[in-house]
Amino acid sequence: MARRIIIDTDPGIDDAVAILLALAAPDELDVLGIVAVAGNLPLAQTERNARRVCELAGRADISVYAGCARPLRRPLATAEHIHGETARDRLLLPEPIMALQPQHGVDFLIETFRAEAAGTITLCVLGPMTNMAMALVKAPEIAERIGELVVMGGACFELGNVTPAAEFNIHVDPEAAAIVLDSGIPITMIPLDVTQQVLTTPKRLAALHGLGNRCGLLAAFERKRRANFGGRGRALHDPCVIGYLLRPALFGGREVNVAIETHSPLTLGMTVADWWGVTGRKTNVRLMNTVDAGGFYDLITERLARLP
Ligand SMILES: [Ca+2]
Repeated sequence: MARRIIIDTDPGIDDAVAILLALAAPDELDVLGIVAVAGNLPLAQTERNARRVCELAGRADISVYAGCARPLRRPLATAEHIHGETARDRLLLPEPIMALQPQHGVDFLIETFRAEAAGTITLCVLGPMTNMAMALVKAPEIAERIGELVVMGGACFELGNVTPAAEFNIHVDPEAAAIVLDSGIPITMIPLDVTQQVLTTPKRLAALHGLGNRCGLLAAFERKRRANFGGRGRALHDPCVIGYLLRPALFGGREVNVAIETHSPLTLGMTVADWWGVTGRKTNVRLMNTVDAGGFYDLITERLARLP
């Protein structure tokens, strides 16, 4: 039976490829809905991009909801310098025809976790954790009904990508991340330590491009256009979350405590991981630190071949 998931996302380039990967695996992943959040771009663009990506994959039947339009306590800081040239601009994805769902995304999360059997739904968080934190504020009892949260976020041994200390998703809404990490929900975290190992190479891009379909082209094209930090190739961040669900054996890590810095102007949004267990703090996260990058690219290439 397919694993039932909800995708919480701010597309965004990486997000688009992650959504495609999920929609390319209907035998393994049943996408109950997609909830957009403000992050890489303002909410009006992330929810629209989510619908565009569903239509690109031929899945206009997926329900897309708009969630929170800004972080809990802070003004929104987007990454439009990276994601502003969206897939639509570059690959001329048309305005979406499928409608946005009228229900607020946070209420969709609450309603779904209340209605479905406890422990049966996985939430994939590919952006700031604002929606899940809001859901926990409105309905704390859903924490024990959530099967697992698989999160792209944080940086532990690797340094941050938005400040020297912090990764973008956590830095945008550190208070939300702190609420979610303190919730007791089983959390798997895929930080930059992992995603910065999943780097593009000319051969990997050629394989995606060579699929000859629109979804493969989108994945290859968006990967190619920016060199990564240090010119090593470009990381695939958010697709690692879906890759983990499809092939958990590609990833390795350990159970640790992760706490979020929410005060220091110097290190705001830092994911403080107690890798060696020196604090006595209770473990709350399965923190990934290794990945089989070649296996991951084989997986994504094979799956995206199934899409239009
Ligand atoms: Ca994202």
